[in-house]
This record gives sequence, C-alpha cells and structure tokens, in this order.
Amino acid sequence: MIIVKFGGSVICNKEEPFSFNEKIVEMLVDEIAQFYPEKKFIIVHGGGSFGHPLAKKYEIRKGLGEKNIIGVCETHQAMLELNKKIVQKFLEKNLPAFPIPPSSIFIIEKGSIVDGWIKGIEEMLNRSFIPILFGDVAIAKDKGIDILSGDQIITYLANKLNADKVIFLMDVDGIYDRNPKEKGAKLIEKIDGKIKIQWEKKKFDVTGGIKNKIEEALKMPCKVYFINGTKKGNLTKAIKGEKVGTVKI
Ligand code: IP8
Repeated sequence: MIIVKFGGSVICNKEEPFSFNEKIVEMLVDEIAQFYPEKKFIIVHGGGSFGHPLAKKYEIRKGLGEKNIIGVCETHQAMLELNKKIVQKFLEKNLPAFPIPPSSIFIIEKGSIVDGWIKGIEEMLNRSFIPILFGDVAIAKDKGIDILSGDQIITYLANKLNADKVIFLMDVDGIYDRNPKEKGAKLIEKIDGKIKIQWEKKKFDVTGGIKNKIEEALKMPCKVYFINGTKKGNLTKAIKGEKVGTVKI
C-alpha cells in the first residue's frame, strides 16, 4: 500500500484563499490511475488555502475557547469542501475514492494521534476503495480541540498499516539544505536521522511545513519520497521507485 500526500501548496494556490488547482489534481489522478487496482493507495491531502487561513483566524492551535467553537466547525467545513473537490476528480476518472473525515476517527494530544479507529480504512482497502483523508480539526486531550496535520495522520497510518511507501507531493523538487529560494540552495538526494537543515519559519502554515514533514518521515517504517507534485511524471517515477526528488531510506 502506498500513501500519497497531496500537499496544500500543490492542490491550492496558497496566496489565494479557497483556490483549487484543478488541472494539477487531474494530472496526479491520471498518474495514480495507471497503477490502480494493482497497487493500493491511501490519499491524505493538506489544508492548503482552505484550512490554514481559517485555522489561523480562529486560533485553533491554542485550543478550544469560548469564542472559537463556531470557527472550529467552519474550518472543518472548509476542509470538507476541499475534500469534495478532490474526491470528485478521482470519481471522474473512475477511481473509487472514499472520503474519511479524520476528526471522526482520531483523538490527538500535542498534535499527534493517541487514539484512532482505522479498521474501516483497512476494510475499505480490502475492497479496493481509495480512502481519502485530510488535515483536519480534531478532539485533543490536552487542549480540547487542535489541528491534526495530514503529516501526522500519515505517520500513524504508515506504521499501523505497514505502508510500502509514502510519497509527499510538494511545490519544490524535494528537500533542500536551506530555503530553496536562497542562492546556492542544494537539493538533498537522501536523508536519514542525521539531517540538518536551516529551517525556514513559514507564516502561512499552522502545522510547521517542511520541518514537521521531515520529523514525521523519520518515524515512518518505509521509504519516503519528497517530490515536486506540480511536474508531470514525477509521481509515476516515485511509485515505480525511480530516482526523483529526495528519498528517506
Ligand atoms: O496541511 C492542516 O493540514 P496539513 C489542516 O496537512 C488544517 O498540515 C485544518 C489547517
């Protein structure tokens, strides 16, 4: 089973609230279609310009307060909207995508999953569905409510369901030794636990961007690819195990 993260910066334009990169999602679904049903997939998508601006506006990372309970529901609603657009693209290509709202099956603490019910996901995979999860708001033991990043969901699923491979789709070619926009930035081809990067602090992302992705990847029991999901053919290469982007071995 392969888990693919549709990163928020790939499926949305982060500068524009509620934008959806329809053509890119269609291209990615076409690439997945080449391997279905021989290979099993779980898709997890990020919050992009649907989830993150609202999570920030309603200060959801601070927990459940008196003033943000409606904001929590609105943020979840925005994620359902984005999820529906993605699921629709799979169905148009005749792929049986089935949405699973993470807030209904996971309990978290300090941003990580401490309790989850994933039997349904397993049974869906056995019946050839493609479960589609997403970064979401979730019940938190410590704060009442918190944001659950798609990256944390992937770590949990990769470990519990023994994933063969995880592929993170991003809007840059992989992991760089510093901000890829900086002069002299070098693409790192392989990463392991010793990796050191001059982390960039992102204002947009409430869940920690690339730093969180790498930390999570290091907890996964399989190869993890970080590739540019906006370039045609990259996802196909990663699924086939060909050289592309950065690989955590
Ligand atoms: O983009 C964040 O998920 P991520 C989800 O996978 C929300 O970190 C609601 C902001």
